[in-house]
Amino acid sequence: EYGMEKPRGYNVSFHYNPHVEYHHFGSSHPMKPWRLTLTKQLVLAYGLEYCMELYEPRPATFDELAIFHDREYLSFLSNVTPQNAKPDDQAYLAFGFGGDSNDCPVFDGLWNYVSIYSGASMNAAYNLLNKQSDVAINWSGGLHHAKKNLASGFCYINDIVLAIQLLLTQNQRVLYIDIDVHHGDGVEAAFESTDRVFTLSYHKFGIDRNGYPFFPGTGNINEMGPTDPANRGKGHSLNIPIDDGIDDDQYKWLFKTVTGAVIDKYNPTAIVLQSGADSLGGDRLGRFNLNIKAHGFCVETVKNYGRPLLLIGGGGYTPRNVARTWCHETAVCVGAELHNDLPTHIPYIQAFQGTENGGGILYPDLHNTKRHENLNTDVKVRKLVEQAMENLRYLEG
Ligand code: ZL4
Ligand code: CA
Ligand code: ZN
Repeated sequence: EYGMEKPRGYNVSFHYNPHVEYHHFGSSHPMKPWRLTLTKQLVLAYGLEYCMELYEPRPATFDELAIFHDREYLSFLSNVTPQNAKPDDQAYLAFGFGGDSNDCPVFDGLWNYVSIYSGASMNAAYNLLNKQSDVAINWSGGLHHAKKNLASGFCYINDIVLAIQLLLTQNQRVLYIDIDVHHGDGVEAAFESTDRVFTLSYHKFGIDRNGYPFFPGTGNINEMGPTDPANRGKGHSLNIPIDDGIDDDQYKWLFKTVTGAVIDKYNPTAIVLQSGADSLGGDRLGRFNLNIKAHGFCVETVKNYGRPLLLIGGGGYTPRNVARTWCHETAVCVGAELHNDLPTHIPYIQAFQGTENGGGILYPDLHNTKRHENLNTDVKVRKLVEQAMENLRYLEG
């Protein structure tokens, strides 16, 4: 931890409001805001706070959220409580709550929770706009499924869309990259009619044994946004559907090749990277076999293009590995290498100890911890890249 210095003229900022931690989706719900407590503890234990600027952003206001979301939806969201919720109410179902799915529960402090993570993404975007930061990080954001009038897949407010809207005030072209194991459908839909945002999502895609598609079921390789030639957004989405069990080398090559081609062709003036940690091996909901350093390779690759970068969280359902990954990626941003042995003075150190929890180290081997057989052959991965390159030809001429 010693001898690390902030490189002159290169600024990383960390946008975090600790009040986000105290919210609970329900005891067995996979989304655990508590993973952010673990992440923060690791970041502090490694001394990374001395290598970046820390911000404690205020919650976003109703009017700020209305830049993207419908006011009727926001009114509902700001007023609904577990006590007054009527689960068979028309509005309740229409806005994405309840139903057969408990994906988006109404819990205590819901409005507070959504305004906190959204405020942090907006604060991070402002830092990039006024050039206070080269990289701005918000691990509490990245809720990519929310639509303007619909809660979906654990997401109520789309902080990514709000942040991109801010970036668009001073950037002609913003590139959105999404390495969460789920398709970034909400962000893609929000900008489907503009050529000023290009969305690129890598995700698990396919039907499982029981006939259910992997959530949200969209994002096949042929989905490239609108098909109408008069629509400016045509060709400005690229989806990379991946099968179970992809390994480090395949993912790194796929990510580097495709992302590199998109950046070269689209030439964005700012980049937003959603770094959902459910693409790791051993994730409770994910299907991939990635190790922490392969996930971090994506952050490093994007950072090295030197464009203003907003780095945000997203999914991640094995909290100890979410914390490890986002701590590692914070270090990647400030250019620090971290010891594999975890500092011993971390609160909640037990969460990282014992064979099943990763043996007290930062980089446990996560390959095949959930025994997802790799269904991606090298030939299939190469074909996928060829198809992606073919799709990118829409960007020319
Ligand atoms: C749960 O145990 O695939 C929710 C959700 C709540 C608590 C107890 C209720 C039991 C797994 C998931 C009923 C659970 C019903 N509880 C879940 C089609 C589905 C309908 C809902 O990372 N059932 C829906 C959403 C995905 C579906 C993934 C990823 C977000 C992100 C960004 C969102 N929804 C089938 C599932 C549980 C639960 C256990 C669950 N939900 C797993 N996958 C889904 O991209 C943050
Ligand atoms: Ca994704
Ligand atoms: Zn996800």
